[in-house]
Amino acid sequence: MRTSIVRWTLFAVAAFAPAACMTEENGAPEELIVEMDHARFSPDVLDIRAGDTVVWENTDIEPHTVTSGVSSTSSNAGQLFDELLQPGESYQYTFSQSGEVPYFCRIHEAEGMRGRIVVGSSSPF
Ligand SMILES: [Cu+2]
Repeated sequence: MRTSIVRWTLFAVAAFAPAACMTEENGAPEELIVEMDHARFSPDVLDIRAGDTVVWENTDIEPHTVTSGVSSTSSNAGQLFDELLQPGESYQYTFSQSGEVPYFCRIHEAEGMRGRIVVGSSSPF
């Protein structure tokens, strides 16, 4: 008797898990978090949809910047955002257009502290 209840529970979880994932993918705009720690962005590459908001959280013990562009020498450096975050601070930006947005930290640029937001279409169709 007990065994059959366990089996039924496992079946129910397996059956409903894919539906939950689909709802999340096609649903309302989301908020996604990128942590800044040990002079790196985590995750360094993040796939989102147009309309989603990315929140950078400095969980490190030193300041970092979140600066749009490939590097400080590129002509569009800081064009979308350029924020200095002290430890414990956060910054959020809503991406409205699809495309790829590279960004980096001005302080740790030489150490390769960079990331990329890949913005997909907001419509699944
Ligand atoms: Cu940094």
